[in-house]
Amino acid sequence: MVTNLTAVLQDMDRKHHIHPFTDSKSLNEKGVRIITKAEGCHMWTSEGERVLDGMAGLWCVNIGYGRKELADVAYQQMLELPYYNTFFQTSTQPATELSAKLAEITPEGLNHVFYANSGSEANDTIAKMVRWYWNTKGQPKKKTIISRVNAYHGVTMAAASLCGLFGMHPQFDLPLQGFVHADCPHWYRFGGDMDPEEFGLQAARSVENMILSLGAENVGAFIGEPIMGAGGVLVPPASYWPEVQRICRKHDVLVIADEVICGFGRTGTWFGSEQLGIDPDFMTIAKGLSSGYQPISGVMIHDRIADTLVDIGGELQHGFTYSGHPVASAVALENINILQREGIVDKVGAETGPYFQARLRELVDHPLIGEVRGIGLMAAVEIVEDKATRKPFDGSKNAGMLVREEAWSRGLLVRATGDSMVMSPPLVMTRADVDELITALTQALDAAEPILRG
Ligand code: PXG
Repeated sequence: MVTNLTAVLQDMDRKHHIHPFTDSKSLNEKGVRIITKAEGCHMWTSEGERVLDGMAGLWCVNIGYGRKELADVAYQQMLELPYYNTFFQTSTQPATELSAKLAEITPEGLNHVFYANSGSEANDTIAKMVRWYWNTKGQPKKKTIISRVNAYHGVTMAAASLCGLFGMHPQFDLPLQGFVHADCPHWYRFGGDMDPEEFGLQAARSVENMILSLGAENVGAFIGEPIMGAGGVLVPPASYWPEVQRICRKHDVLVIADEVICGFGRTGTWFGSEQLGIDPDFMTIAKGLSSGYQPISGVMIHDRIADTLVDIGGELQHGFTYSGHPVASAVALENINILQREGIVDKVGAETGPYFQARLRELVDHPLIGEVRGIGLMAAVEIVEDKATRKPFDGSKNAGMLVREEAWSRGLLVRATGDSMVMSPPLVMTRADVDELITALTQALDAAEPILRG
């Protein structure tokens, strides 16, 4: 039953609201779901449904919903100084303190931060900084950035060009010139009969082949998510990243780690780079930086780059009105303090992450599941028609969407990327929450199976 409030809001939304990554016409026929409140790992709709948020919003609410400390910090900062910029020889206490905190918690050498408001803006900033760096170095041809098939880096012109989800390009005549895509290191889909580690090396070599065919003198940087998120939680073989890192150093190609999803504890360490063997020159941070309580992102810059840019780069002709916004910075700082104080990252690494991954791996025996993959509290289970051949269901069956809806009707929100069910719950998830998720997901798969095979 749709209540009056829901119907009124749905009608308003239909008339006035254009949604991201949404077919407005079909949404308008169905009507939006209105989320009204959330606490911990659960949220409620305007129809009173209680749903376990298996996605932490959009991979971002790391400390969970309803943390009063963040509301208090935002309120106090708004009273004291709701806004000031960081442009003209000014800063604010929260922006400066957050910068020092970020230098402390990010990997060795990443000691400088530039602030933006979203992951897309941060990646756009890096695309410009790569150009700035090589121009400063007197190598103006060294500009092409290599990304990867299935990568997600955002939606602004440069960030969307970096994306290797190619459906995002035709509407906007993208990618821009100077953005290319190497192979995706997902063994299950692309590795065939190969040994996974050998496949990892082969995928890394596709980066080197691209550098060689373009000419290293024309390649400025390589960008990658430590573990691809929106592309379907694609975990590369252990051999992949160290080899990519070696290849990039050999050819003097900068390494950009996009930690927008992997950062701030998602993988069970503070940053994915630490676990996967990445030594980035630039690191993109957003989402878990503030647990989504405020929009804020940043570009972490390694000393070896910052030295050049700061000493000889001259005035940076780039910046956002809200770069280092004091309220967002204060909230991010308190968010990091909570992650530290409560040992949340360690708990994901040692306890809830391994438990979640172990319980999910029980689904390997489910007749619909071809692969279970993930690290820490990010994971995916991939639905296939035939486990032996890894053959997917015909696209017209919309297997992923079907399971997503079956899960929702059992009080669980998970995302479908194609036919992979993707999960990224709040990091404060308990074992009981994990069990609730597994039960609902298993029931959803059981309910979907006869429909898919019918
Ligand atoms: N890099 C990565 C790795 C991301 O996952 C961005 C950059 C861009 O961040 P902003 O803040 O500009 O959105 C992201 C964002 C999905 C989905 O459907 C994923 C993201 C955003 C929207 C939807 O999985 N990731």
